[in-house]
Amino acid sequence: MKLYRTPEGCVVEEDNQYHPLGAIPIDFLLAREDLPEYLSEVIETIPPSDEFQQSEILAPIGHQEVWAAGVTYFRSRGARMEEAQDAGGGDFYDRVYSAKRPELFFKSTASRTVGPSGKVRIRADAHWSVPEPELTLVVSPKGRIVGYTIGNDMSSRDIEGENPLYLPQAKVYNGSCALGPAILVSESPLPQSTEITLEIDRHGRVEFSGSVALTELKRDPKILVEYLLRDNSFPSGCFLMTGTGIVPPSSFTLASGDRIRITIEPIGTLENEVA
Ligand code: DO4
Ligand code: MG
Repeated sequence: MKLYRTPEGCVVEEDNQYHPLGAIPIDFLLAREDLPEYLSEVIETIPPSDEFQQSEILAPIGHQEVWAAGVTYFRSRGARMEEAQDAGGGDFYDRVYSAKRPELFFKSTASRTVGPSGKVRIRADAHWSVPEPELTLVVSPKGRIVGYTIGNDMSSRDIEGENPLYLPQAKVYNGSCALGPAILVSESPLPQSTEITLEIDRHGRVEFSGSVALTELKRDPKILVEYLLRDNSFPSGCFLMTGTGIVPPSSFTLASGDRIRITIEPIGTLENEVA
């Protein structure tokens, strides 16, 4: 079952049938502990249509905060150490990769987050920018994983590499986050064989592509959530990005007009142009 947000309201897709939820706001849905069960019951009462009739797909977010985990894949550990060479080699990235406590950081608010039809941004004062394609957990107020979506943790590698204390500036700025196209509403963990793929098109040609399987994710999503909710409350639920395992080569930086395509079956494809 997938949950979309559109200007006309939320829509649930199940078995290629679309059930418009009318006036039920996304904040009401994401604040529920029983989201999968609730939606299954509600759609029984709403006549379906076999066409998606809405005008646009928006990011599936209301007032939730977006958080992110870092250095959860070996590839990310290496990339961080490489970019921090001038700042002393970044052995703290190696340490956090193997530490018990994960790296968790505040990533975005809804106003800085775009959906499938929005444009992501590179910072005007950055010269080395990349997308980070990440499986993103949808977490209830009490810490239940009630769904999954696709996230793009847009990052300024030069700012992050210059000094670890600049991480918030490298990560949090206007248009620095994309979510969507839908929330796969499910409590069951995604199979370990699930692939995340990234394609970046420039002038109609694929400039970079890569993929990674969830087997490479070092941390258990449930443990990431457990740390996030330690002494931290999320009355409307929250999103938690689980880190990137795909890093383009160091010679690569995003440019305006690039198209970023991130696919995680069975969630779908999140595509955004760079403003
Ligand atoms: O440690 C900095 C952030 C790393 C990150 O965003 C990632 O590994 O995905
Ligand atoms: Mg990231």
